[in-house]
Order: sequence, then C-alpha cells, then structure tokens
Amino acid sequence: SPIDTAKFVAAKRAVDFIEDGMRVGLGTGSTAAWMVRCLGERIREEGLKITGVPTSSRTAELARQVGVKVISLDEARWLDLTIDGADEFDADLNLIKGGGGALLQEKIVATASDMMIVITDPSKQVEHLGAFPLPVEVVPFGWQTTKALIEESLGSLDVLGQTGTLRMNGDAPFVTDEGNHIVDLHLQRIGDPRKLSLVLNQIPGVVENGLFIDICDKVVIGHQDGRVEVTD
Ligand code: DER
Repeated sequence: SPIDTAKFVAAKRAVDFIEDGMRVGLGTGSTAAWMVRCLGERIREEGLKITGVPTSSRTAELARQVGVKVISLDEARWLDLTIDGADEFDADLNLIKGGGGALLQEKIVATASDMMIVITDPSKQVEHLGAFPLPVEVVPFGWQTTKALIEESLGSLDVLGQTGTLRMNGDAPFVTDEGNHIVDLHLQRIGDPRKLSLVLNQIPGVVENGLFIDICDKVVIGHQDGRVEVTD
C-alpha cells in the first residue's frame, strides 16, 4: 500500500546510518518493523556486525527471525543509535510515542543512545503535539485514582482537552511488557509539552508518558512516491 511504501523507504534510509560494530536500539511499531527487516537484509548481504537492543517483546521476536543478534540493555549498557517510529513529531523534533504501548522501554532505550533517529510518514508531522492521544503508563495499583489525579493536574496546564481513557485489549485492560496499564489522554493540543511531561511524571502511580522531549536527533520522512527527507 502507499503508506507501507512511505514507511519502508523511511526505514531503509535510516538503516543506512548503521555502521559495523554499533549497538543499536530497535524500535516498536509498523515502521520500526520495516527497519528491522531492512537491517536483517544488510546483515545477510553485507555481513554487518551489530547487536540489537529491542524495545518490546514483539520487536525482539522479529529481530531474531531476521537474524539480528539480540542483547539486553543491561548487557549493552549504552547504545550508539536507536531507530524508532513516532505517532507525532513537531518542528522541535519533540514526539508523541506509545501508540503501540511500548513507550517505557522505548524511552529508556532512546535515552541510553548517543543518537535517536525517528522514522515516519507525512501523517506524523504536526504543528502542535496533541491531536494523537498521549499515552501515560500507570501501575495497576489504584490506577483509577491515578487517572483522576492526572485529569486534575491538567486543569492548570495549557491543554484543550482533559479526559483520559484506560486503554483496553479486547474487554480487558491493556497490559504493557512491564505489567502496567496505559491511560490515553485526549488533549487535542498541547501548548507546553515539556511542562506537561514533567507534571505527569510527578504524579504517584505514573511510570512514564509518551512525550519525548529533546531526545530525537533526526526525523526521516518517507513519502509514498519513494522520496525521503531527513530533518535534523
Ligand atoms: O508505539 C510507538 O511508540 C510506535 O513507535 C508508534 O509511535 C509508531 O508506530 P507506527 O510506526 O506503527 O505508526
């Protein structure tokens, strides 16, 4: 499909940044999956020697299938490069991530990397973050209270919407790789993403949120006609 072409060309371009001997963070989502497949091809065709640190169990599974040597973040300690997708990115390269529910491991791995490259298609580019519901990872204990505290905290912030919804997986709450739940915040527009991220992470019961501030270094935008843009 055209959108798959856009994701594929972005993923393929990003894999060109990977050099022999690198420790690479492997993102989660459909665009990141194209990246893992392209990486597997480079390993097979060029004998590229790298190790990969996955950001979710499903990425780990795919990486092994295509022949990437998978190691844990604890074994790698620090990474040279992480390549991951995003749900939104703005002009400051701040992101909303977490649509796939892997935001906690994604943010830890991206922060442990010298460089983060985000692979996208034009639908992810926004003037202001917030049209995509902001995922907030919360511990299961007292999650309804935590959700209420989150909504209450929004009152003093520059956001338009103020409701959160518990993310479901069928008729049960969605459970992350870490065993937590996700509350999706329907904010419509986030005026000050940095402040919102700090306020959210102070709330007891909140583990992490999907705002990536000052983490992304490059965005690769793939287009359905095969064109690719790289933005620093
Ligand atoms: O969940 C995530 O953070 C994913 O990377 C998401 O942001 C992008 O997923 P997509 O590539 O399937 O659109």
